[in-house]
Parts: sequence; C-alpha cells; structure tokens
Amino acid sequence: MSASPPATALHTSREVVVSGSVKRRHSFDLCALMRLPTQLTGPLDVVCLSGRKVRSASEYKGVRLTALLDVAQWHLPQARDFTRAYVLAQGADGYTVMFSWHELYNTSIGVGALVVYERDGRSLGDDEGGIGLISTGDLRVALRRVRALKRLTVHLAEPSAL
Ligand SMILES: Nc1nc2c(c(=O)[nH]1)N[C@H]1C(S)=C(S)[C@@H](COP(=O)(O)O)O[C@H]1N2
Ligand SMILES: [Mo]
Repeated sequence: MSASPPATALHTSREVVVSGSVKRRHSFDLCALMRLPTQLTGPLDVVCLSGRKVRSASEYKGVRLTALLDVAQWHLPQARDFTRAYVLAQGADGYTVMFSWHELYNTSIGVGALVVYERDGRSLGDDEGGIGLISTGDLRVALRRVRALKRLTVHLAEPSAL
C-alpha cells in the first residue's frame, strides 16, 4: 500500500520561485527571505469579498513583494514596457492573484504587498500554508492573501492590434 502525503503537505510552501520576464530566475527559501529587509503589517482584519471577517491578526512579518522582484529584476526590453507589466502570484492549490507594475511601484499598494512567513511572532506552519502573500492596502484583505505562495511570474500584457 502506498502512503499518500498528508493533505497539508500538498498545500504548503517552503520556497517561492520568481520566473517569467525576469533577468534572473530566482528561488527564495525561508533563509533567503530572512536576508531581505523585514516588514511588519501591524494589526490586521482579514475580510473576504462578502465583508465577512475571516480572522484578525495582530501582526504578520515578511518582506516586500517588490524586494523579491527587484532581486530577480523585471526584464523590460522596450521603453515603457513597465506600463503593461504585471506579476501573477500563485498558491500551491493554483489560487492566483495579480499585481500590476503600476500598483507595486506607482501606488501605495506596493508598500503593503508582503511575502509573509510569520504571524503574531510564530512562523507560519504547514497548516497555515507556510510562506504566503498579503496585500495590506487592499479593502478586502482576504482576497490577495495567498496561502502557500509558490510562484511569482512576471508577464507583459499584449496590446491588441489597432
Ligand atoms: N492558496 C489559496 N489562498 C487563498 C484562497 C485559496 O483558495 N487558496 N482563498 C482566499 C479567500 S477567498 C479567503 S476568504 C482567505 C481565507 O483565509 P484563511 O484560509 O487564512 O482563513 O484565503 C484566501 N487565500
Ligand atoms: Mo473568501
């Protein structure tokens, strides 16, 4: 009889891979994340689209999403490619959310978009998905809170022909 891995192991992340339109594909484990400048969220209500409060946390600890992207470096060959650049953040279960270059570097959303590894002073366990993402500047924080963050993929949106 083959033992299947526990369900939690399939939905947890110990490493985030940054790929796509980047100069250097890069993978960040917990040690690599801890070497980047630390950010704290402060007290936070995690509210879903319905307005339901999923949880309150006194504090998440992590690093800015832009810090990871800056290590990998956006590959933007043409002048003004940044205006159509975006990143998809994907969880182990395929849950995917999007941030545009503009949101991250040209609005305050980028300041609060964090890759997190600790909550209320304790590292995020496998039951909580391990490494995650949270966008503290969102009105409904639960939606761009990605559990078990596995991949960040940089894309350039294709404009349609005129
Ligand atoms: N990987 C992943 N993250 C996810 C989701 C999901 O389905 N998969 N659902 C989102 C939604 S709709 C909600 S309400 C919250 C629930 O947060 P919790 O699992 O921390 O309670 O997770 C968000 N993050
Ligand atoms: Mo939700």
